[in-house]
Amino acid sequence: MLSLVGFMVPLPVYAVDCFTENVGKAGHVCLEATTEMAFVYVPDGCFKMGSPEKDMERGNNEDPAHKVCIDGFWMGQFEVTNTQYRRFKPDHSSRDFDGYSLNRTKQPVVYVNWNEADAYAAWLSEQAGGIYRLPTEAEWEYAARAGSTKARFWGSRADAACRYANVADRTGKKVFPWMTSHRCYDGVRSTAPVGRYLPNAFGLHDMLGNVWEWTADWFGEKYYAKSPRNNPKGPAHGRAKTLRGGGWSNGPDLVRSAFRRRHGPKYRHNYIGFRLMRESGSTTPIKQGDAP
Ligand SMILES: [Ca+2]
Repeated sequence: MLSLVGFMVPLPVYAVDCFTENVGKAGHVCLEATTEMAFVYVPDGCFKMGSPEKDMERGNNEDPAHKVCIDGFWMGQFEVTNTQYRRFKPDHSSRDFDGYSLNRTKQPVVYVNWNEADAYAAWLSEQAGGIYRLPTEAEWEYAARAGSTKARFWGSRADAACRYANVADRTGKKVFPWMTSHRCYDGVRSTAPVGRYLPNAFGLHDMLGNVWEWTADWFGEKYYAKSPRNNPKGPAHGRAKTLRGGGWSNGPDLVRSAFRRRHGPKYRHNYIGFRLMRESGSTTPIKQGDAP
């Protein structure tokens, strides 16, 4: 008979950490250790995705407004910063724009294409355990609206943006006259350090403005007409990826919760960054030898 005395069977050990302990607690914030990235728990819920017909600003690809339900998940509280991205690619530069730096530590990383954003998520999942990825387009809009049914999470008025978002504003228009400006001052001409402005009702910062954020989904012009109700993942195939949120150089038309932009997965620009989400049920395995 085989004795088990002195024979250690290695069992998977999972950390009872912030992420696993606090699933379901809306608004709870946990820090990921490798990058010190903060994630906020976004609870289960349903919402109207897209723009209603009465919204005069809506674009053709924002309808039909349709009910979507999302499982709870951890959403990045801020856009990924230059410092956080450089843990992955130390020599990455976000450059400058017309003499204004985009490359400081707390500014959001820009000049990352979709493939690189996706690779960053895979790298972090490997480093940290758990599943980190780009949010789907539906997860993004659910998180951005945070219960709001208006065009922007703070309401309908575009010109109220400057307390909540870094947009094309009168500060920027003074030096960049080509801007279609909001009629307010947000104090920043290029990208702002993440978290400078007021959050939405979920506690998420910069969901509108600052930089456009890559989502996981292929862009589907007519996808809303056939989208499944629960956790839609976008078309199975496509040529371009969907971006959301508007950026520092955009006027009111584009800085709305429902606005959809697209670019090919190799496209990069000074207005494009991203944020990550962490899947709610994913666990953090402890390396052998670590204390539980
Ligand atoms: Ca601005």
